[in-house]
Amino acid sequence: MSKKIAFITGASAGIGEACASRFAHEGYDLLLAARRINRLETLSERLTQEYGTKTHLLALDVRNADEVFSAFSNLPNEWKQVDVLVNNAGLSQGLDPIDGGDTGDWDRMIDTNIKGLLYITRAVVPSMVARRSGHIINIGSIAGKEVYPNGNVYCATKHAVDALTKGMRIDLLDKHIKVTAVHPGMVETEFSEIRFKGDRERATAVYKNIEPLVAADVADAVWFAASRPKHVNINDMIIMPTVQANATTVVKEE
Ligand code: NDP
Ligand code: 8X3
Repeated sequence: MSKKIAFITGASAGIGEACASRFAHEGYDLLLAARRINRLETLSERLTQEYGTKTHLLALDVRNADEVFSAFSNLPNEWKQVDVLVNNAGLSQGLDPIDGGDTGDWDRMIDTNIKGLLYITRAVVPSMVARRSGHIINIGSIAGKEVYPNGNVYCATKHAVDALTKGMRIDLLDKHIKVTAVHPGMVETEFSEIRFKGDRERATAVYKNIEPLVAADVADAVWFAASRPKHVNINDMIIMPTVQANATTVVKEE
């Protein structure tokens, strides 16, 4: 029997890269997507060396529907049989009040976090439906459960991921496809550097004097959901650093 396939978007960094490592460790072959193909190549070489993982890399921008659909339809047939889809690619841009927000930032977040996740899902899921088997794991956020000051549009995109997860679960229930959302609190990745557009000092300050989650903690949660028996589905999981109670309450050591 051939190995199972996990398709992980946004695998060039952070949580996606950690999920790729975890699924490789668990014996999966990997379909990996991101815009920075050089990073995916480096990751693929490492995983092949460490675990003998077979990978197929897709250089794509999830915001571009044509790119997504043509990349998926041009895949060799065996790579189209995805067992687990981890919809992870996403970002935050800016942290501004609604009256001062940058509309370009809003477009990037909505196009990536909502529309990109939808395009990828639409490309992948018909083959799961045909096989009556598969698991979609959407990476949401505590920002999809709560709203914090200046989080406005990012929080709205993650609330949309929460709603889409619930909708997918209903629509795909009789097709025997599992649907899970994993919602992390603060995870130290490139996330804040991207949010603050390269301002490393501001990004580093977010995690100063606290012990945030690391990407591997979230990959653990994703793997837990993916590795339940056939009759068990994890609907929803919130994973937080121990020092973070909710979106806005964090204990910092002085
Ligand atoms: P990183 O910035 O470290 O990684 C983001 C990944 O998404 C990169 O691989 C990036 O790849 C990919 N990506 C971004 N835009 C696109 C695009 N248009 N097309 C394809 N790939 C894209 O951040 P995280 O690992 O922290 O974030 C991963 C997910 O986790 C996101 O959905 C984020 O919202 C969510 N999250 C993060 C939290 C945190 O505190 N870090 C907490 C809660 C949720 P590339 O640039 O190469 O395209
Ligand atoms: C990222 C975590 O708290 O910045 O989704 O929204 S937070």
